[in-house]
Amino acid sequence: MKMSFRWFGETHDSVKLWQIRQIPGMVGIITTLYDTAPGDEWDLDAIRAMKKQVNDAGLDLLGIESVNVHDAIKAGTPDRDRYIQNYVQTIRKLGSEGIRLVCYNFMPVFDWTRTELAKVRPDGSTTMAYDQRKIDGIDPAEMFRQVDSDSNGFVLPGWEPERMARVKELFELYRHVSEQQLFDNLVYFLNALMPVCDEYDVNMAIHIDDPCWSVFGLPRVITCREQLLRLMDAVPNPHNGVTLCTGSLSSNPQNDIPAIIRSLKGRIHFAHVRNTKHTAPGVFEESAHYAADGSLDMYAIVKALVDIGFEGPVRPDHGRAIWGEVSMPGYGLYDRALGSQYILGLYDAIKRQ
Ligand code: DNO
Repeated sequence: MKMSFRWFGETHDSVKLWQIRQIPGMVGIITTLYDTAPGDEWDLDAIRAMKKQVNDAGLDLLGIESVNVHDAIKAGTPDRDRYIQNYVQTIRKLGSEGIRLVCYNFMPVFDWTRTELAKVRPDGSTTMAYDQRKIDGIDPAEMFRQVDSDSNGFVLPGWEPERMARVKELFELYRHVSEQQLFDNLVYFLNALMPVCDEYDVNMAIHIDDPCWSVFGLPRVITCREQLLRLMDAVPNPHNGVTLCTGSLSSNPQNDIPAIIRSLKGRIHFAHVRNTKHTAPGVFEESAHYAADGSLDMYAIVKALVDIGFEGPVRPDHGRAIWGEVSMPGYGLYDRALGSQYILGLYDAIKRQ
């Protein structure tokens, strides 16, 4: 596995590339062009500049997280083909620059959802948390106001103000989109991308819905093993693959993550490895990566990735805020650096066995 770190770019991130470079075993960066909007065709010079910046810091640009998918594509509106063509052109440019991994999600309106961004833990660290009971009693606009006011002045990916300003309109767009239609729209989108992915050997890696059930009544389809395998079968090209996010999958404790990993042999192109601690059904917080701090069997997860021969990029995911660091919630340097060392420790030990 290739250890990597998500980075939000010079102007959006509190963490610097030189700091990431000093984390032992860190070889790659996962980033995106943060000033593009979903649906835009990316600019080749901007892609080259982004790659050069990462390479100049002694790191490889291992993948894009995310090339966001326009809502017209997700909702399947008549103008979707225009946005799909832009996406095809973006993949072509990324592929021509040797960037072979694209992470994306197919969640309507919202990306990941949390009800608290700075829950204080007994050790004084803070972390992001989710409580379904709070979601049930709040409207989405209020949810956005809370996220916005708790985000330390950073813009959280998926919660951009321009997007949230259109929240009512977006809900309207999905009013008649069933889960079956959302799934069919995803298949339509992937079928249109596969030729360019084949040509440039670019892997599409869909991110698990987080949490992996419907929120605010919106359809969600990337939730469990059955749905993942259904998607793999619907578009049986190996370039149609998965971002195996353990934290997102773990939102539903029914998801047997090591078993899901084993069932996706050859189709996992990217792994987000993190731990969560569950206190009641639908109530969890993001613990340290260390297994005993949360509810996940981190050894079994890394072992399953090794057993299926996964060699792609892996990254630590949402970290706690520790040692006084102020960063984008979930994306500070310290706790994710610790997480990467724990994952590498498990990996090394498993490989030697
Ligand atoms: C959360 C991330 C997600 C992820 C997107 C992929 O921190 O894991 O925002 O990047 O869902 O498109």
